Amino acid sequence: MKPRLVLVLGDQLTPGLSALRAADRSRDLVVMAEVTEEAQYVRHHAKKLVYIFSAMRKFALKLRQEGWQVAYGRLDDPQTTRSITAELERRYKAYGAVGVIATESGEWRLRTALAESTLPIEVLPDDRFLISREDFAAWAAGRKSLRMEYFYREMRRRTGLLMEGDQPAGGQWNYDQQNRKAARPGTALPSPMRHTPDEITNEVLGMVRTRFPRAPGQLEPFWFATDAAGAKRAAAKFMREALPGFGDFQDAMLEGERFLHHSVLSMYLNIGLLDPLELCHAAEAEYRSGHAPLNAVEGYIRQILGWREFVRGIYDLQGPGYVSNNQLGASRRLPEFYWSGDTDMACVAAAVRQTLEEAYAHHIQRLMVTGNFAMLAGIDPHEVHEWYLAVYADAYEWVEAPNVIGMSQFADGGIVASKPYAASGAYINRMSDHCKGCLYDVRARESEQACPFNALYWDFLVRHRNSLQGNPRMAQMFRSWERMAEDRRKATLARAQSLLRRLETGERM
Ligand code: FAD
Ligand code: DLZ
Ligand code: SF4
Repeated sequence: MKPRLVLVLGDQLTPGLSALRAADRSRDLVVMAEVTEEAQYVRHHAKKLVYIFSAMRKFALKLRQEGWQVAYGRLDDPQTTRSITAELERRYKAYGAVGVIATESGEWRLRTALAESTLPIEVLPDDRFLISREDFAAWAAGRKSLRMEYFYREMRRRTGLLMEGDQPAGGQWNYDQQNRKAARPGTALPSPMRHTPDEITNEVLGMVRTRFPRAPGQLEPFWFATDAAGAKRAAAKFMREALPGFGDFQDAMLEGERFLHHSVLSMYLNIGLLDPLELCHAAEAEYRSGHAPLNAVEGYIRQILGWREFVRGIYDLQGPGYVSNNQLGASRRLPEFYWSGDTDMACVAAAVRQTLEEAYAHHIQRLMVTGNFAMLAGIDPHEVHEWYLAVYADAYEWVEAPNVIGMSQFADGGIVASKPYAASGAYINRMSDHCKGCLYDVRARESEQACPFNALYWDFLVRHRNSLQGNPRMAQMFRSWERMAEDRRKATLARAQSLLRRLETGERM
């Protein structure tokens, strides 16, 4: 019998993938390919490239060991073509195939490309998520606004996670009030598991070094797991060592501390090396056994069961046009220091430098430092989106875009967030120790040495007064502005204008 092709993409490295379940290993042929189009649709971080290619190669080996035939296109093989669809066409002809089975791609970009292919492709749902696209749409239907908190409660009920009968464990759905402690310098902190590159990863490191010399970010030290066994060991270490403090320090930042109590597992989850429900069950077991407190476990489960599923649902619901949203009409170019970390703003320098070194920053750095600065400074959200999509090892549009366009830049006009996550330096000072060593003065607003976040924060509110003033959650801030003395208001806006000019001319700031 002639074979069908089974497409497995670089973020579909899961043995139970719907396309593999639907195929017959004695007849069908798995197609995997390292292609320049996927490697270059944004300027991916060098570590991200190594991570994906190495994990793809190991997954192909595993499939072969399990009896699958795999046609694997390596990037350094001259016969490998430019794109996923071209690779499918090449293999289709070469093997005289009679059909293609694919699991739906995470991104609209590739969904469209596959839909436009002339090959007969059967697309199956990606059921590695905890709610189907249809069920999310049904939940969303008829609601005036979509709020993660209500979605999350529904998901707790559906999965039974942290439930006592029909009530939430401990009596509350959400323990975020307890999760806003600042971390103190000098406290002993856990660290994510570091994996030594093996022969396959070393070979990929060499290939990426040669073929992508201009990829942003540092290639080495490369320490990510690149197979499911390694990712599982990293998850077990997180549950043992970091989960108990996850809640307390969820919003904290510390100079020189890149991971705090975060799991650093999103990159493994997003390519299918880890399973979201298994992680939630493992975290719940830590609570039930008394090893981790409820505020930590609830906070962790909420990120996966709530936020991760919610943003995926929004991305699917909103369609391919979502990434072009620019409700606040922001148009400045992304400052060069996002690619170098070369700025006197200590918090931004720390977040960008660690991003370039690790292809990782934790949530509060992404949201309240780099994201907050870009929104306050009126940077074009599409440029911001492309930066986030490029520099993080866990970045795929389905999860990145709702977080960037929606949550962080408020460019979708409030689909994801109920108000902009805009904050002055005071917030960063409360949650971190960055300001102590910063050239800027976090308490000042108008002077040359004043923290740029302060004047830009007020300027942002004033610029968008018409669209934001009616938001009840913003009313207090507008009242504070009105109460401020006229000369201070003028000086604040003048300082903001001078900062924005510096951004435009590329002067150091
Ligand atoms: P933890 O802090 O340990 O959280 C646990 C898990 O919850 C994560 O592993 C992740 O799978 C999930 N999670 C937490 N917050 C979110 C969220 N807001 N949306 C979806 N899942 C979440 N996450 C990505 O996976 N890819 C991205 O490209 C991405 N881009 C982001 C851009 C911005 C501007 C912001 C504000 C957030 C972004 N996030 C993204 C969400 C979040 O910052 C990362 O999931 C998290 O920092 C990953 O690190 P961790 O595994 O240590 O997470
Ligand atoms: C991110 C990525 C990269 C860098 N390279 C490849 C690749 O060469 N081949 C492949 O199949 N997948 C790659 N990926 C992951 C895809 O970009 C991802 O599957 C789509 O963006 C859909 O989420
Ligand atoms: Fe960041 Fe302002 Fe603090 Fe400097 S003073 S670290 S720029 S918040």
